[in-house]
Amino acid sequence: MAIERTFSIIKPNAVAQNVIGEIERRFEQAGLTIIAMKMLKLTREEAEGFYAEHKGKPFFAGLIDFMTSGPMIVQVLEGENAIHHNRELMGATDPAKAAPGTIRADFGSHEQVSANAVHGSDSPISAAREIRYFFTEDELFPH
Ligand code: DAT
Ligand code: MG
Repeated sequence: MAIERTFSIIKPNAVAQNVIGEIERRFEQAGLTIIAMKMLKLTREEAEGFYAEHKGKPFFAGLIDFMTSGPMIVQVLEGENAIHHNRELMGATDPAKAAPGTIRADFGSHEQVSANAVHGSDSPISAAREIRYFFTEDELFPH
């Protein structure tokens, strides 16, 4: 299997819950390496551009409200099969339906799906686009 890169967000609700370290521990313990990271607060324009594929869906406005509500961590994870591996660690989109022990089951909101603690790219094309959206090449530090 190939070494891949994936884009990850620790969303505002998880940052507010003080579980950045716990989430990073899970990634590192699973063999994923953080090769870039920063903390930032998105503007509405940045959030809308990032989630452009969901424009027009009923949850879009609420998702943008939530993603601009506070600071978050954006980062790049590298490792074997990183895109799929990260999605497995995250669990299903709706925290109420995510498998026990996944990040979203443990730290996601059961009232608000958008506050599901983490984002992870869903394909190599998305990963490349999302990494480029937040990072320049010289901000990536592969081991
Ligand atoms: P994922 O983040 O698992 O890739 P997605 O790309 O379908 O899920 O949706 C992006 C985000 O939008 C998701 O993390 C939370 C929010 N979202 C998705 N479906 C939703 C729904 N039915 N109700 C409320 N928010 C939703
Ligand atoms: Mg998605």
